[in-house]
Amino acid sequence: MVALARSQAPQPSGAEASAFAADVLAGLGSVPKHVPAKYFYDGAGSQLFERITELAEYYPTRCEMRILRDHAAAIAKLIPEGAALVEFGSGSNKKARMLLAAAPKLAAYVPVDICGEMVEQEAAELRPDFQALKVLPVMADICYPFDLPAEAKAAPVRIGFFPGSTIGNFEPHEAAGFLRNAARILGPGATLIVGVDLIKPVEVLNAAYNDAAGVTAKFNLNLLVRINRELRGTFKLDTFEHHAFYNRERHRIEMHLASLKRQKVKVAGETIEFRAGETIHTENSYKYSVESLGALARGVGWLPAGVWTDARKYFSIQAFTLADEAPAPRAAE
Ligand code: AVJ
Repeated sequence: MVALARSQAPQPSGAEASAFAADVLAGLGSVPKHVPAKYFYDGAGSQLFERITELAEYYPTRCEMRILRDHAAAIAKLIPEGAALVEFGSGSNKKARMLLAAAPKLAAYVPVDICGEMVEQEAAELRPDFQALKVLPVMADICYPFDLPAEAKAAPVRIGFFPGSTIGNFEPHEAAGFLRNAARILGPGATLIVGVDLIKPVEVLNAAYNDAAGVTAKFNLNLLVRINRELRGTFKLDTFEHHAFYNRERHRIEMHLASLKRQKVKVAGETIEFRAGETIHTENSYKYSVESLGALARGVGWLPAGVWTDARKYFSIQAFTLADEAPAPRAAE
């Protein structure tokens, strides 16, 4: 990928840009207003997320790394010789490195991410450290079916890796859809290793999404910066405020951007009206129990194959295998 200077960067071309425009206009035109969380991750958003992972209040990344460090050998036992490891939504390669180091007989590593620049860069950083491994990055939106590289398809078996509790960004029915899609992409005999944030005391959850340094607020507001830049938006950043809270009934953190006043904003030539206090719902971060994710997975053909947690049981790594050689069942039609 070619790095563009800032002044040249504003308009991603073609399908990517129009999907963003269509999703934002549809979301801001509905009640309640919302924008899909995957659009947080432009260059600045990915950097802000990296800073979030280093915050004292934000426990998930540290917990997951700790589980991977403490149980890498046990987890790697699920990865047979010659397998291809497919990482869904790979952001940073820190977690994959731990698995790759513990599974030296892997044939290929396929990081898949919506941000092509990111995934190419991560691949370039990995190659010198894992010279026997074929690193085959794919730029794709993991919410939709995508094609694996031929070498990954040719491997005797494929192991999916979906760390970071990204699965928590999906609605439960979308999470089931993702798991079904992963089964189809990975094929017979596959294993899926998923990092999932667990239900825990509400104070711990609320603090993790309302950090004292305001990095999460900046991450949330960066969505408006991106809309302004890429979709000719006229959002005034000081008229919107970061709101994040745990919704106990639905086991999820909700993030919103609240308009501090009644106002009109233009996006891609369309006028959007806000009431004072009206919010744009920007993210859900669902929290699961081992049982609730297991039930969701079982419903689409994945059987439990292992669970690892940290000492406080804040976070889990859960493994599943496909029930049999038949394709995963489709939703009832
Ligand atoms: C990357 C989706 C796991 O939900 O905790 C962090 C994103 N949002 N702080 C999460 C996020 C606000 C994060 N995930």
